[in-house]
Amino acid sequence: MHNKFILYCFFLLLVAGAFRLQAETGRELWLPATALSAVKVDMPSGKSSPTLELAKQVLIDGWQDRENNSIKLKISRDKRLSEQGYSLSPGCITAKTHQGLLYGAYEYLRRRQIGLSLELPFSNPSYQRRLLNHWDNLDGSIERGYAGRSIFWKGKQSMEPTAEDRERWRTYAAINASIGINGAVLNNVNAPPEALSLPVLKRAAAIADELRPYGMVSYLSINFSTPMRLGGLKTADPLDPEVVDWWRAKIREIYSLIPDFGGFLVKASSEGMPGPGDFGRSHAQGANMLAELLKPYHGILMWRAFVYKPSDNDRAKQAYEEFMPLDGQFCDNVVVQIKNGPIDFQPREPFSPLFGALRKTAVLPELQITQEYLGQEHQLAYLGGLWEEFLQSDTYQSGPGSTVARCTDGSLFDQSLTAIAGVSNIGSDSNWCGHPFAGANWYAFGRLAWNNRASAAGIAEEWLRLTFEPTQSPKSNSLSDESPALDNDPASDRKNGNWEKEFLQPVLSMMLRSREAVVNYMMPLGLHHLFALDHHYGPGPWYDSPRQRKDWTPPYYHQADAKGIGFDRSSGGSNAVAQYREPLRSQFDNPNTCPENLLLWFHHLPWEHRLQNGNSLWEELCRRYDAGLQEVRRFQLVWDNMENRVDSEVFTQVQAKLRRQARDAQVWKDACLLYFQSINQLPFPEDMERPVHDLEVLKKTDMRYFMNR
Ligand code: GCW
Repeated sequence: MHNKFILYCFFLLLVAGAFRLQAETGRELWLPATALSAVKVDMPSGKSSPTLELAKQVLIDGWQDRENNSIKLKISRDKRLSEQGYSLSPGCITAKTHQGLLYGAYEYLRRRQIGLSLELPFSNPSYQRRLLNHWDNLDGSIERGYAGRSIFWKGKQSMEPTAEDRERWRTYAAINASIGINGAVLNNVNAPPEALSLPVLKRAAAIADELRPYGMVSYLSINFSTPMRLGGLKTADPLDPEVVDWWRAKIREIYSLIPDFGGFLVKASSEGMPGPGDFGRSHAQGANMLAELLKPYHGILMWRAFVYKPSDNDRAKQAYEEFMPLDGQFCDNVVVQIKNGPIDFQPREPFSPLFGALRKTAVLPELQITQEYLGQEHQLAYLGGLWEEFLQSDTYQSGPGSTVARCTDGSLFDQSLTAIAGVSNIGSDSNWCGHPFAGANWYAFGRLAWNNRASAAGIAEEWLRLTFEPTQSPKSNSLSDESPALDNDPASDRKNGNWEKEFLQPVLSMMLRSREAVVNYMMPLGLHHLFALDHHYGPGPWYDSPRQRKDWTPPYYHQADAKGIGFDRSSGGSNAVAQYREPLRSQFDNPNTCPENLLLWFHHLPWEHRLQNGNSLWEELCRRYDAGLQEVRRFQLVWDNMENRVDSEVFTQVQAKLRRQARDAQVWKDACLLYFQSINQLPFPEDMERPVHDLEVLKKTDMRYFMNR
């Protein structure tokens, strides 16, 4: 008992330490500003917990209200509250659980800070599990990571957690808790067998210990052939009793180290990763074997649907073809994890036709927060709009209004397990995400996971206010008393609305237009995957090689020839449209009714094809590429005006990044238009600004180095 008490006090000290350090390191992102006044927190009766203590501490550390100096935390059994939901009223936060109170505490401070009403009846999360997927390798590198090294792994030699590691994990957990994220898959889906070795499990247990008080559950990605490669068995056949025994023992070992372990994420039979297919078994057989073993511990099994084979079959159709026949065959603790689009996190894709079609299987949308295909750490692309567009897409699977959001959160289909995942964009960089605006994408993911009907614009505005709005208390990202003398006085600025007019409105509008700008200068009108091989940053529409898998080359996707351009997925082509339900199927099938922003996704059309505005397809393509570039130049002008309104380091960083974005948008426009022109020989519109690059030079250039010059 005595020992426990000492441990508990030690824990509280650590927590307090974490909060103090945040303010000093400037890694606090949108976390509440430092308290302006003291508050008395009236605690609920009953047993306390580290989570409840945290809720209290959050309120004390961030209290801004000088007029009111007390707040009540209340536990209630109200049926309108879900396990993790909360309700707010001035001076009171009510929830069913301590975790709900923690989320409520953050929401209370957030609303107070941005001036929203403190009256909020019943905020319940859309999904039970709101997860980050970290593509972090055990050696500390991050697949598609653009913000430094892994915060979890540092290689074999550094498995013992340091005090600094632990402190960072706590800050990480606090940031996630502040937006309701309640779980993390700690390692890359391209997992080696060693991901389940004892040293790794021990470190995972240490991470889980730090995350737990913040309501975050830890999960691991696994390699399907681990019983062979780590366990020394002759097979990893999921129906082999020895294999099952091996997994049973391994899972027991994991739970002895991490009692609330969340479960596994599996990338199987995909891009070279082993899977049940290697042993003649189906995805369902592979997934169910593991799920049964996790079940006694309440663990879940997330099985990815990101599968495609090197074949002549349209890549966009393959996941649907493989998974639809298995609908209804998965155990109830399996959830099939599906990327938002049928191909791969492109700047724009239609939603994957599996959403709404799989009705007897729990499904989990996978979004990509890290900007693998949207400019990485170099470009400003706010993804809230992309995800809103996806979540609000109508699948028509259960009549009109069957949005992806409703098909996945249990409101339309009976899904006992609901979840959503985002591939994380964070790393060891001092601002966590590389680009100062990339934090908005982490924030937006959390907010949409909590409320999948929230508006992307509203979320962006919140983020801007929390990150940049002048407050009376210091915060490193925003204006503070310690900032060098500024032209405008923050307090009066706020009163007369200048900040809103001169900062919020233009910067918000820039954020909201940023994703479409990327679509336009990279791949407008439904074009996709025109990237140079592998690094996924620069353009390579010409790249082809007899040695390369066809579906890893841009010409496979754009199909440009002298007559036209686009991938024919209509009923006359690959017939991918048939995977969508009516009336979508017919709408997509007909080039005159297909949404123009997906035109070349579904159709191969002549260059002369007329668009709704009267332009030919070629002219419209030229105009869009150019419009994307011009838009980035406007972003530069917008930002140039913000010098006196943000921290000077953030100002300079964003300014430099926008300069590079404009330069790279020019490369994209020139590369694509010059290349397509070399195929169709058509002139550019008279009044369009001419490309400045030389196609032959671009073709010979390694884009990775060229764009990093
Ligand atoms: O988007 C592609 C990426 C791979 C990634 C894969 C996947 C983790 O280029 O780096 O691997 O998808 O999602 O499995």
